[in-house]
Amino acid sequence: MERIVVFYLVMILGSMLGVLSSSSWRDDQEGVIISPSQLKMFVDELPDMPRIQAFDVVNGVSKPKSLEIGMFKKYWKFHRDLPPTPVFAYGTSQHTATVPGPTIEALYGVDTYVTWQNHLPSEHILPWDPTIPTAIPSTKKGIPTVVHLHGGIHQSDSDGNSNSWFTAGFKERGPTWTKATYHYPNMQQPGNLWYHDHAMGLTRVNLLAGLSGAYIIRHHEVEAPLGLPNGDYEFDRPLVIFDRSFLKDGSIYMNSTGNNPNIHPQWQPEYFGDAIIVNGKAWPRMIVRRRRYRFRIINASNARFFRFFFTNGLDFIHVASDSAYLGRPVTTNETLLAPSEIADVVIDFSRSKSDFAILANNAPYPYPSGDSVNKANGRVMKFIIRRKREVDTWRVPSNLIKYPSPALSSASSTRYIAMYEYTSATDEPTHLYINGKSYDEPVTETPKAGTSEVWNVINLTEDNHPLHIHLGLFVVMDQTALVNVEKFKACMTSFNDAIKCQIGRYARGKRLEVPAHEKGWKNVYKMTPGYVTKILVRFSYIHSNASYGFDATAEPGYIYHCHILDHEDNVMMRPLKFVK
Ligand SMILES: *[C@@H]1O[C@H](CO)[C@@H](O)[C@H](O)[C@H]1NC(C)=O
Ligand SMILES: *[C@@H]1O[C@H](CO)[C@@H](O)[C@H](O)[C@H]1NC(C)=O
Ligand SMILES: *[C@@H]1O[C@H](CO)[C@@H](O)[C@H](O)[C@H]1NC(C)=O
Ligand SMILES: *[C@@H]1O[C@H](CO)[C@@H](O)[C@H](O)[C@H]1NC(C)=O
Ligand SMILES: CC(=O)N[C@H]1CO[C@H](CO)[C@@H](O)[C@@H]1O
Ligand SMILES: [Cu+2]
Repeated sequence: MERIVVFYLVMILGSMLGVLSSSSWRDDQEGVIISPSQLKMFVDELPDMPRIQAFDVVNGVSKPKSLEIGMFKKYWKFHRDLPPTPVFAYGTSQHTATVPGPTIEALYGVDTYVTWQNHLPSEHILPWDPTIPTAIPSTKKGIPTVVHLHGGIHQSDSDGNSNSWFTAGFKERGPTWTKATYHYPNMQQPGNLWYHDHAMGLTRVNLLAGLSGAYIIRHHEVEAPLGLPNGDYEFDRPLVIFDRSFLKDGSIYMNSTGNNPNIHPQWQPEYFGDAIIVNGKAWPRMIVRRRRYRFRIINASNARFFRFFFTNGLDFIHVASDSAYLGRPVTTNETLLAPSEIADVVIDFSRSKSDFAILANNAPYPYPSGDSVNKANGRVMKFIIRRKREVDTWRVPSNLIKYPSPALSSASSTRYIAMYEYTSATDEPTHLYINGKSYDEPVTETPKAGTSEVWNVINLTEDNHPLHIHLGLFVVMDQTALVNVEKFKACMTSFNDAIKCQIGRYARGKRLEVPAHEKGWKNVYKMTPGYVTKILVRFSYIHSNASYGFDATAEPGYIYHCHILDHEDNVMMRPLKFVK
């Protein structure tokens, strides 16, 4: 009964949309959104994306390598019962391109060069919105793209600045485009990175279309002694997780009507899909042996938070977060992951009392005050566990890798970073800014390479915003609730100046403890609404404390932003420029 009503509603909405829309991307679509209940769960095997070795080995010695990776339009099967879906995929050829893209395997200290090639057609497969600050080619043809290696420590001309976009064949290039081949020195601590599109105003749609993939930096000398599952592709696997909705014809569904259509015809503050996709398959399954596995879980959704847990009570043993190892492993029964956060966990299937384990999710969306999960988006994937016990060659040591954090007192400056959301007369969000400034306003964050800074991030909105800082890594010190929030907000709305508004008088409410598995070095963190989150940002290598081996002050500079992609695009993003 319930299902019929939902289906009927979807039909009505779908046909309304069909009538309302005039745009070419949906003329040929039925406008009928697939109900997740029409897709049987756990029928597709979990893929392991193709691995690309980002170094050469000559006479036993590892050498730098140059790669060419393209972006292609192709069709991708997200589920056994879903027609092939038009996607944009990364790969070394159209035939081998995948969603998510191949896993790039890099080695510590060995340079990787990647020429990212745009082979995309002239029209997008998803609706986008020209009224937000957007990369638009002068000919109106071609799809602007630019690749950011998230968590990477490299010069800013290889950072995928949003204005360094380019269309197919580099025919058109954004204002800060300088070169086609990006250089990743891989001189940083070993860990998990991911690459994804970052074009101005198009990040949310280009990622939705499929442009993201995992990148791992390995350092055998320091990792092998740990004894963790490492480098053996059977037991050490990335899980790239995102949510999508589909139309009956298989195409990705994204609402083409904005929440304030008179202001922004298409933009919506948060994209949520009802199907949970792991490594390119909706609710897949994986047959595992009764022993330890390591999963590097990357949350690549636009706006959905995941709070993972196992229905049979299996634990997560966290060994790293974002892009760095933790000092010690931390065992939890659930794991909250914001968009773009990474959990690097060992799961010991020998401890399972049952023959299967369902990885589930119970995070409300939007997080934390939105809707509860339903049967569909509350399930992620299924592990089918073989009965036979095995001798396990992997272990989890009691000490991992400790990267010392600098003393708070060594910070060379203190900044206040306020997050604002603006709404229309109908109380619908129209855009979001950091410090009340759009991206184009002159740079205000100008650190020196080699220093540390304290950033107090003030969330003046209803949502939890995952803040991501390019180049720097940070440690979350504490989160303190604001008291008399409305008074403080009123002051900030008028003056946009935390010191003038006497933040010290308001930031003295409840303190939230930072969970143990998030006490390590991070490059994204969840900024709790109504709280001031204090982070200590380090602008140098954390494993050696050495300064960068490149000129961090070079153009076009870096950025920092909210990693809810729909926010980042409109425009919760600011420049970050290093000075001498
Ligand atoms: C698309 O967004 C518009 C504006 O927020 C909304 O009225 C409509 O219900 C949405 N369509 C669907 C199918 O969710
Ligand atoms: C994934 O990241 C998005 C965007 O930062 C966030 O909204 C979402 O909650 C995250 N999901 C999980 C499962 O962590
Ligand atoms: C995890 O443990 C906490 C604290 O014991 C408990 O409140 C929570 O419900 C548990 N979560 C799950 C998914 O079992
Ligand atoms: C790292 O270097 C900075 C400046 O060179 C110094 O102030 C700091 O004490 C060093 N930190 C560690 C943990 O060695
Ligand atoms: C959910 C929540 O607590 N939101 C708060 C975020 O911060 C602003 C201003 O500080 C408050 O007005 C919200 O209530
Ligand atoms: Cu945000």
